[in-house]
Order: sequence, then structure tokens, then C-alpha cells
Amino acid sequence: MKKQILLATSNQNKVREMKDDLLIFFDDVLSLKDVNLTIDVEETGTTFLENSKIKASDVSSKTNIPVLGDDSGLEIDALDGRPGIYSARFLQNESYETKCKELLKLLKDKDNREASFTCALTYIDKINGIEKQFVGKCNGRIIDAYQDCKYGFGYDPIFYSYEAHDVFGNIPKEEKFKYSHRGKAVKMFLNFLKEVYHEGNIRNR
Ligand code: ITT
Repeated sequence: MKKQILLATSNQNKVREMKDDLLIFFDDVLSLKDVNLTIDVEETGTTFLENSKIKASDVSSKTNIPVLGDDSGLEIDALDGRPGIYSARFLQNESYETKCKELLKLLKDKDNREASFTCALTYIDKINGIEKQFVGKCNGRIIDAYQDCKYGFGYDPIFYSYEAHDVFGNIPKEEKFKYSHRGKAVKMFLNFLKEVYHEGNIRNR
């Protein structure tokens, strides 16, 4: 039987980043569009973990396919962790260029440019009764000026990664994935899958 996973996200950039690595384990990596489903809940949680569970649970209630939810965002120390869980809702309906430039304005005159990205994943395989969460984090700083970037999405043009030694917007997705919050969370998830589905008593769907 084909091993499938459904990504509970309407953000195609997240799908693009995770797909290749998830194909190491799964035969099919589906997005909501592929199965004609949508997320119909508000993100009412107060943490990335809570919100990723809210999204995964909503989608899992509508399908038997194992589901993976992703809640993520950028936390800036000098702004007391903002935009944080509100990263998508910050200046909602504005472009990411505008959002990035507004953050740079808020950071004008601030010496502390430290920031981090966090990605919380929630996996729910309801047929096998498995629910598990993973968190990946990466540290960096917010650069001084906005630059147009060839790669990435969201806040990538203004985030310099200490591990990648570059701005995420300047590096291809495979390179970013080695160091990113999402890459780290997906690696933990893949290790978990190898262990848990290896035991004969769990069906490899
Ligand atoms: P779903 O809820 O449907 O998954 P979303 O885009 O609304 O899609 P979030 O609520 O998790 O997802 O919001 C995440 C925000 O943080 C969003 O604005 C992204 O642009 C930003 N973000 C998350 N990961 C990022 C990354 O790797 N690089 C740049 N920005 C990122």
C-alpha cells in the first residue's frame, strides 16, 4: 500500500521546501489542493505548537490520510519576540516586501538585531493512533537594509542565518533546508518515522 502524507498548509512555499525530504519516506506527498480540502479553523493558540496542532487536527478530522501541520514564524528579540505567532497576520494583506521593510523600520536605531525562526510540526496518523510534535529553531540576525532576493519567501530577505552564513533569501531551498527551522523539524520527524513504522505492529500506510 502506498505511504501517503497530507500537508495541512495552504502555503505552497512550505510544501515546496518539505516535499523532497518527505519523499525519502513517503510515496506521495499531498497538499490540500490535491485532495480538495481547506483549513477551516482559526489559529487561536498562543504558541507555534498549539497552532500547528489546531491545523493538523482540523485537516485530520476530514481524512484518513496521515497529516502534517506546520506553524512557523520569525521572532525578533528587540521587538519582544514579535511578529512570532502573528508572522502571517502582521500587516495582513500587505506584501512581504512591505512587511519586511516595516520590521526594518521598527528596528531602526536598535543595536540588538538577534532573531530566530521556529517551525512546529504536528503529525497525526489517526488510523494507527499516532500523534507527535517536533520543533526546529534556527538563530540569526535581521540585516540592516532590504534587498531583493532570488530565493526563499516570507521574511527570508531580511534574515541572516548564523549557520548558513548567508541571508536565507540568497540561498537555494536545498541549502536553506540544511540549516532552517523547518529543515531541522523535518529531520526529527523523519527519524521518528523510521523508528516507529519499523516496528511490525504498525501499518506502513
Ligand atoms: P498555513 O497556516 O496554511 O500553514 P501560513 O503562511 O499562514 O500558512 P503560518 O501561520 O505558520 O503559515 O505563518 C508563518 C509565517 O511566517 C508566514 O508569514 C511566513 O511567511 C513566515 N515564515 C515561516 N517560515 C518561514 C521561512 O522559512 N522563511 C521565511 N518566512 C517564513
